[in-house]
Parts: sequence; C-alpha cells; structure tokens
Amino acid sequence: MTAFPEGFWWGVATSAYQIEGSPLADGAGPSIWHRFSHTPGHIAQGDTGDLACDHYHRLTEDIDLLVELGVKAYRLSIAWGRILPEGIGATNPRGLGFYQRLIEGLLKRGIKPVVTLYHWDLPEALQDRGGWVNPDSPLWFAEYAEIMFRALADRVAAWVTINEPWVIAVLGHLEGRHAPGQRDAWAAPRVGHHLLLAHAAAVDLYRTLGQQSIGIALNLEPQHAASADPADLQAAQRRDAFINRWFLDALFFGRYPAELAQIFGAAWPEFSADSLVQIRCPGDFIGVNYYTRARVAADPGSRPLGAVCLKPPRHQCTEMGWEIYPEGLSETLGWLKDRYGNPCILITENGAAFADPPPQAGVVADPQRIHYLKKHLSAAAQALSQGVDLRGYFVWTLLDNFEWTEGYSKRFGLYWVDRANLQRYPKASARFYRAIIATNGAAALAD
Ligand code: IFM
Repeated sequence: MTAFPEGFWWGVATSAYQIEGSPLADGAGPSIWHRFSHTPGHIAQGDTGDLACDHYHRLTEDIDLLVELGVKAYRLSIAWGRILPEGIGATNPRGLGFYQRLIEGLLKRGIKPVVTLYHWDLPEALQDRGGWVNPDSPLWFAEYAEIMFRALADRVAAWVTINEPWVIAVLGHLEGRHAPGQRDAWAAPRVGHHLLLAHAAAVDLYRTLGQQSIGIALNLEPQHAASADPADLQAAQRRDAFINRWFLDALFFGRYPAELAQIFGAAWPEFSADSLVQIRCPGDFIGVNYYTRARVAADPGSRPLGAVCLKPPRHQCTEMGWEIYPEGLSETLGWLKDRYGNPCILITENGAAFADPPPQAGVVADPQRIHYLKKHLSAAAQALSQGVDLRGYFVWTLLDNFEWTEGYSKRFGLYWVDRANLQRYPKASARFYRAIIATNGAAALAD
C-alpha cells in the first residue's frame, strides 16, 4: 500500500525559454526575455537563452530521457512568439509544428502532455504595446489560447494558463528583476489583474470546447512570523496577503485581500465590479509551485510591505538561498483545502538547485536532492492522508537549464547538462525518481 492513489500523475516540468534555445528559429518572434537577457547587467555571467539546452533540436533525445524516468506526465510550456511572432495576427505554422511534434512524441510514448500557455516569455511586439499593463492584454492572450486549443486540445491532458502571476507582476513590474524590468508600483496590480482576466478568458474559451482540465500555477510559500510579537505577526499576515492570497482570493472569492490596498497605497486601482466577477475563476485545478517558506519580521523602514524575511542558516538552504522546509508543503496544501474548499491540486513544481559535482562514470552524485525529494514527497503523502485532493507531482526540472537572472549557474535538473557540449547525464536523483514512479511513491516513503 502506498499513500499515492492509482493513476497519480508523476511528472517533471520545464519551460520553453529555459530549455529550448534558438529563440528566433523558424520565423519565431523575440520575447521580452530575449530582450532582457541581451541587455547587459541583467543576468549572471551575461548568460542568455540563445542556446539553453538546445531542446529545440534535441526533442527526441529529451523525450527518451522522459521515457527513461518513466514519467506519466510532462509539463512543458509554449513560447507564444513561436506561434504568433507579432503576438497577435498571423500564425507561424513552423512554430506550431515544433509543439505538434513534441506532443505527438509524448503521446506515442504514453506520456500525458501538460501544457503551460504562458511561462513569462511575452512576445516583444506586445511589450512594445505596453505588455501586460495594456487592458487589451487579456484579449491578446485569448487569441493565442484559442489557436492552441484548436490545434492541440484533443491531445493535451491538462492546460496551465499562466505560470506564477505573482512573479510576473512583482519581479517583472514592481522590482524590475525579471523581464520586462519595470519598477512601477502603479503597473504591478494592473498586471496582476490583467493576468487573471487573461486566465479567465482562456478558461471560458476552453469550456466552449467542452473540456475540463485547465488551471493556473501559483508560487505559494507559508509566511511564518519570526516571533510572537504582534508587529511580526502582522508583518507575516501582510506578506501572506501579498504572496499567497493575492491571486487565490481573487480566483476563489472574486476579491483581493484588504492588505493589498494598504501595501500599494495610492497605486492600488479601483477595479470594476464586473472585472472582479470575471476573475472569480479557479478553473479545474490549482497548480502549486512550492519551494520554501519565509520567516517574517516587521521592519517599518522596508517599503512597501514593512516586513523583512530572515536569512536562514546556509546549511539549511539550497543554492538559491531558499530554506529547505518540506513541512511547508503539507501546510500549504492543508491550508488550500481548508480556506478554498478542497480544490483539486497538482504540485506543478517542486525541486532544488544544489552545487552538483560533474559526472563520474556517467552519473552525478546528488544526495541532497534525493533527500529533498524524499522529504517533500512524504509531506505530499501526509497532505493526501489528511484529505487533500492532490492529483499529481511534477519535479522542477528535467534538465539543468537557464535559471532566469541566475543564468546557468544554478542546477535544478534531474539530468546534469555539460555546458561545453550540452550532453545530458543522469543524476542519482533521476534514478531515485524513477524508482518512486515505478513504485507509485512507495520508494519515497520507505526509510
Ligand atoms: O525556474 C523557475 C521556474 O521557471 C518557475 N518557478 C521557479 C523555478 C525555480 O526558480
């Protein structure tokens, strides 16, 4: 007996810009990440996604890796600009052809495709029209989504509309650390709202095709007060509203947490009642991207939240500096169940970057990642035993890849990629994950 139900979706996840390379091949239009990574000073070591893992040319080899792992499902994302080089208007059959080949290849090997429509790579042509700040952006997204649904909906097992809207709104438009690099408190809440409208428009369109397997993927992390001091408790609440409840309350209740108006002050808009009704659209599942928790202390000087996160000791962290805290996964899943009425959940991302050594005799030793996966899967099993409606788990990620502003310096993959020749080598965690899948999770729960 295992804690994981029959038919559980064991998978791995990737995204287009992080692995494909050849961003302008076969008539594709450039994305905001192409522009951002080519602007000096944005990415560690000046890395770009120009080559990435060259997945664009190594499709068959990479599908073989998925087969080797034995995954039941594979979460990939579509580069919008390959389909619509200008973002809207004329479609590019060669770009579409790439994803058709990929999806056919997966289906032939018995792997369910889970497709994310938007994993951060907005066509540059749309950014030139204001990007996600433009109130037309949900319509642009709906046009793109409809093309994808018409081309692939009969073969795709599940769709994720948007990956991590919080990251897009905050890192991309408030803090400027991600593309398009804006630092604008006025833009961030509007971007968040337009992303939710875009999600809702895609869900509506998908429903007209009579389909029921569409959701959104959110980055969630418990916010724990650093002490019992009321100021710290309130700071943790503010951060919880900002990171966790911003999108969830909108999707389930059609309203934003009151704290957001305080946090953004005059920059927070008066959203129309109609649009709040529209964004109340949780879809068929919530995708949870879980990596860590935060320990939060009040700090009136730090704007706009009046809160800081304590730095955990180095030995408790991954290479990203994120605390390893598997208990936070069961906590997050249980909280979703209690607050939002037990929605269907896929863990759409979970994984860790460690300083993996180069391969020896063809294999990379990564005991820390094995430990990380084991602990997080035990936490997922615990949530299942408490009645959470968890349907699948996707490791982030298949291959060491372009980790956004960190470039290629952070290795999250189950397969080690040699940057000199892009050859892939299994890490020990790939073999471990294969055993987990083969035993439907029992290998993760054994001592
Ligand atoms: O690599 C990213 C991914 O694109 C989105 N979620 C978090 C991952 C690790 O930072």
